[in-house]
Amino acid sequence: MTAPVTPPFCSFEKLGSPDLVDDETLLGVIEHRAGHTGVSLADGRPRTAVHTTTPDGEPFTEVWRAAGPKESGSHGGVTWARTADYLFGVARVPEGDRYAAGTAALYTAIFGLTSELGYPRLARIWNYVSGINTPNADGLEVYQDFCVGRAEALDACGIDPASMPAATGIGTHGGGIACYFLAARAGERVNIENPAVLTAHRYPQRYGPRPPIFARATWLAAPGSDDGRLYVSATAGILGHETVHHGDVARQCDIALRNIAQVISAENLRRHGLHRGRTLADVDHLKVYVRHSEDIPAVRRICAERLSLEATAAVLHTDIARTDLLVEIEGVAA
Ligand code: 3EB
Repeated sequence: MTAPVTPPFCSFEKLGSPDLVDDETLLGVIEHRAGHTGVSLADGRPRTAVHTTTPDGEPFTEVWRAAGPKESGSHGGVTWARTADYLFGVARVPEGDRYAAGTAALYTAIFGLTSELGYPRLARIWNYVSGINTPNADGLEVYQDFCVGRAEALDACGIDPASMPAATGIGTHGGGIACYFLAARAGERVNIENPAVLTAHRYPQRYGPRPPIFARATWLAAPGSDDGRLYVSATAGILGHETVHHGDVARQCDIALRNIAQVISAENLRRHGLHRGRTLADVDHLKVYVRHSEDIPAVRRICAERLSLEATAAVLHTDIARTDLLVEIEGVAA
């Protein structure tokens, strides 16, 4: 028996960090900066840039790693790298006036790839959607258009909505849709819901013709091991299915943090058959999405009060899936 291999872990590094070259553990690289790029496979590692910062914001590189020899390739528009245990993929839907068909094709490619390569346990998905709150060519909001495509791919591939992992569905300044994901070959994968928030795929129709489909968090552990990661979805000021505290970024931020705390709490994890609860102090590598740049100082202050002093938290300036949401927060707990 070989020792279990820790699930993919993340760090935020300086843009264009030269020590990324020759890094054996590297799985993939997402640059957060002004401007976007296509997907490349440089040195066998998928890479893309998403435009998520203000011109005066701090750009950074989100780096995903896992131990073990790597292979890489491209399949149906998905560029990927893998170890024996974990798969990381990056893809894009080009900018257009409709997104459902492109999104359905992209998710169909992801399901095909994970099944063909043998990494059936999707563990985390990020979707950066440009013009997320603008109408498409048919007058449907782009986020809702994206949700239609995702739901259609699940229908077509026979995927159970409850099997979809933690996710982010957020704005970006141009470039169509950038999507990246983590999946595992084996080990324990548990999707976690929040009793205070309705399961996304049960949202009523008033939020769009097809619902969003993701879990509030996903626990992933190496086979036969307690060594795992808790990937926390982008989390907002939503209770039940309703946005709360309209126009009040501080109180929405407070509810988002409470929602995260509740999802990862001992009581909630126990409900999902897991032990060892976490608190906000255990959440690291946070991405804090803020709709209005003038709200950034207030959001920073609230997060600093509630998170670990050691935690790395990047603040990004993006639109958010619902027009009444002002802030959204995601992270990873070990
Ligand atoms: C929400 O809770 C806020 O469509 O994949 C958060 C995380 C949100 C993921 C997605 C959307 C998504 O409904 C928006």
